[in-house]
Amino acid sequence: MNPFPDDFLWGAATAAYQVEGAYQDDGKGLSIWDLYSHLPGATYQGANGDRAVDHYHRYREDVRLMAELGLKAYRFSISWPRIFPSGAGEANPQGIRFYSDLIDELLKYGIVPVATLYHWDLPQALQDQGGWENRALIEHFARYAKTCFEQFGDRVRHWITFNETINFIMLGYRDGVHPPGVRDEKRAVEVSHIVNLAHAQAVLEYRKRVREKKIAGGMIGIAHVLLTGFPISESAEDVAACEWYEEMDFHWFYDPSLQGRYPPRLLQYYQARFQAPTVLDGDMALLQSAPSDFIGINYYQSAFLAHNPADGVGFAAINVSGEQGTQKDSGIPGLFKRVRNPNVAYTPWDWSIYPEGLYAGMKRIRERYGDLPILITENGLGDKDPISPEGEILDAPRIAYLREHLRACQRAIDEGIPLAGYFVWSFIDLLSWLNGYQKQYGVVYVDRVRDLQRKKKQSYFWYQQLIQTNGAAL
Ligand code: BGP
Repeated sequence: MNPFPDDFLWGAATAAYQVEGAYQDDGKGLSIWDLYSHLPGATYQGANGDRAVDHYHRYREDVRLMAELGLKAYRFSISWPRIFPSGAGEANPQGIRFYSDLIDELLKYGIVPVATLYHWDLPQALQDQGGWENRALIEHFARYAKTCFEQFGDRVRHWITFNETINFIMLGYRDGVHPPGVRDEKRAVEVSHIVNLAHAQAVLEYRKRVREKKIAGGMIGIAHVLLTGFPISESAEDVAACEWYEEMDFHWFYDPSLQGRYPPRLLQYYQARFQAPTVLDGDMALLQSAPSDFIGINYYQSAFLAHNPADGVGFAAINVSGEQGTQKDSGIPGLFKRVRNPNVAYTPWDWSIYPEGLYAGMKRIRERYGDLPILITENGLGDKDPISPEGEILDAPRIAYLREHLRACQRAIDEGIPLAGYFVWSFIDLLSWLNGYQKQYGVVYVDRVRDLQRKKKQSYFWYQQLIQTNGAAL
């Protein structure tokens, strides 16, 4: 039996900074990534998104390839500094026009546009005012969101406020490897609360406009990382370590946007350790007033957890920008550490390949948050794809990866999990934030030697066939 519903959203995803390029064109302001990626040693061989894959100028060709692929939906992100070059002030009509044209082009082929408001490219002008540590950002974000709803909400019915709050917050403020390069866990905890408030405020702005019939109704939610945790052994210590991990990396980020609260044990832990986050009167009421319409999940891998003694390894051991993976043990001393599972395969970047974790993660999400629709907003394999002498891009490992993960989806749907769509990361080869262009994810290849020519990979044809049969060919 083929359980994929008839209206299943077979999709693919990208994000503005990773594909657009044109970083100074048509009035765009600079983002924190435009500056950070130019700092010596910040990214693999200094790779940046100045030109990326030039999607800004080639979006028509790219959308044609999406249409031929048979995509039902395309997830992209809007670059905030294209819309508000200095974060505030007047909106930039040329930035608005680009996204408006992109949306029209998608609709021309019947492809559902799924828009993410924040995929990490904060206007540098707002970073200069304190970035996400400044509560004024809540209002700035709400204004930007409102502008997008008013400009595009007649045509976009699927909205994602933030992409992966855990990553830009923890990598940016705790581990110091994303902008703004801060290493201070207390500040990371403070930022997480402010970002949650910004998310809630944007949701309210959306609902208000729908209520006032200024825009057509749709769905608004958030895309979180799902990095399902499993204890490496059945020992009580490893099981307890896994519970702490789930609290810190999963519940801390999901609960506020889905339940309007923080997990009590971890809140207590942060309050005792840092007297953070600073929760003001009205904050929790705001979080509670803005439930999401769906849960977006980005799943790549699972984590295997072990007990970590109080003088054990810390999170700073993470190394994400190597030629290939060099992920060492990392963790929170006294609580947990992530370890390698010898029984599981890993990608060249040391990411575990574990489709079971996608299935188990969706089940845990349903247990905790109920029957909200789920969209898998990202799933894919980062690899170095060989090229045959005839010029064919050989990405059979990607096909195997996608197939196994889609089988996990099939199983979940079979068991009644309301999975409404699946987005391959990524539609096209693009910039991997810290790993440059050598870590490929696309079902479409980009020839970086021959002027960014596009070429279909084996996985493109495989996915095309799968969509055509609504998943029956899996
Ligand atoms: C997610 C991001 C994406 C994408 C992906 C792959 O965390 O939302 O933007 O980059 O991970 O990660 P990486 O490029 O580091 O391999």
